[in-house]
Amino acid sequence: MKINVSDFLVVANRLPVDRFVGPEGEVGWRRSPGGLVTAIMPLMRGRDGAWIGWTGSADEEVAPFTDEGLYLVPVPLSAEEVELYYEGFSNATLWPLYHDAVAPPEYHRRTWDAYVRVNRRFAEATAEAAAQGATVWVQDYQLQLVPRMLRELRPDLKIGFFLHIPFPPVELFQRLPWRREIIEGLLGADLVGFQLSSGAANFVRMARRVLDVRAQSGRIQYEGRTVQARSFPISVDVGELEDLISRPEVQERADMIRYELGEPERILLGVDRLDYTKGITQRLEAFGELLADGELKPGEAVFVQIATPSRERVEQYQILKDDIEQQVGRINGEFAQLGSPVINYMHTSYDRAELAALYLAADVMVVTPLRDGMNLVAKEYVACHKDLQGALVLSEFAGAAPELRRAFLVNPYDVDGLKRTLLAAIRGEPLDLQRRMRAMRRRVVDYDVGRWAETFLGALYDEGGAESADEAAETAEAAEPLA
Ligand code: GDG
Repeated sequence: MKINVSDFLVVANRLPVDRFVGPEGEVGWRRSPGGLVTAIMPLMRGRDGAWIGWTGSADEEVAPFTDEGLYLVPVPLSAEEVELYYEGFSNATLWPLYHDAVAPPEYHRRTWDAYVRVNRRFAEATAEAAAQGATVWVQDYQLQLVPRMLRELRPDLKIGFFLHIPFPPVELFQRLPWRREIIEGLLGADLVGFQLSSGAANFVRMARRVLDVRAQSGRIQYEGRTVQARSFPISVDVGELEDLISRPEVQERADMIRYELGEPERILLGVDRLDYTKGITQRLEAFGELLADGELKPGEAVFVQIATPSRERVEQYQILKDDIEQQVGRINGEFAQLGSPVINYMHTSYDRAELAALYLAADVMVVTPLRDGMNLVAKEYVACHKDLQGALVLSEFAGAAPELRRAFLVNPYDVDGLKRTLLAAIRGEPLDLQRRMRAMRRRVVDYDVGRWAETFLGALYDEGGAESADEAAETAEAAEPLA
């Protein structure tokens, strides 16, 4: 098959499109909404851009195709590879291990072998599609071996890698039987980007430990090359969200949501993929206790929890789904009145306009992950509150916390602290809330996803560079004592 060659390539587990079947049974592709696509699209325009990734369906071969000016190169996965590489090594080993082992990671040689095999396939597809001297940007934990494999095949390429999830401390990472291979895989890149400087520091420490490399100020000397390890906190598409919230139908929908919920004094909102890292049970427990203590009266506050279906074939996710359903049932059983649940739980996904209307309607956004690379939901909520209304309750363990220090920061493991913080946000003084929102908006509006992508690619080209805004924010943060 003849493949076009491109000089700017993004490599990610998934292609940025979903398949749909039209009324006549014809098959087409629809751009899947996501910050990454929006951030990268402007950079692809004017270049021969290509995106390498899996279509999302097992056991199918789809020839490369062009969609809205973007050249898409599908990488096929068999049903067994989906089970071993994706559900297995990526989501039952790496995902929990990198998130502080909040669920026990599994270590299986069979899933590792599939991970290696699939990473090689991605590297080969990329090597074939890349023009001489092209720039390749590899995304996330599913593809950590690609940089090295690709460099071996194509030493002429400029290779960047960005990890969307945390890079764990040495004490956790060193449990991984294949720790050396992962570090060597990442060191195949010219630039390895992390959400936070702590992730970059953990990576450098681990590289020193397993490979005995020399490193200074995030610059690692490896096999005669310099590999940079730096932080680039990802952000959201502020323009898209501001456009959505300015639409009359979205504003009307926000009013309608309040009405449908029975005009409570306060609407609390959670929006997450259904994932054990997101701290959903912790926040619902705190909310339930506030009702049980009589600190909140039913009708005073209503909780809306959207949990988007995710990784439904991985056992931990099935267990979590059952736990949350039981918890919601128990709390509603105790405190709901006919037709007025205290928790509205939706296990489904919504379009962006409905999501924006929910953000607008919510008085308190509750984001309580036990560990999170960044958490875009927190930034999206802030981006939608041009009106300076609303309060954000945010876990200290979200990557967004160092940038959004004027949120109501909380340790989600501390139930009493969580209860106090929820109450403080619910009862916040309007002036104080506005001041907080203004400060948070300044950061989010200023450093949106477009700037994130530009900053990363800038660093990929002109090695070195100044301390990033995130590094500066974190240094300031480190100087502040914990409450
Ligand atoms: C990983 C890292 C890091 C949610 N429900 C719906 C919906 N969403 C959208 C949100 C947001 C995105 O999904 C979720 O992003 P998060 O950052 O909150 O979380 P992860 O999915 O775990 O993402 C994370 C991120 O990568 C980026 O680097 O921040 O730490 O874990 O944009 O709005 N979108 C629509 N309907 C829904 O029902 N359309």
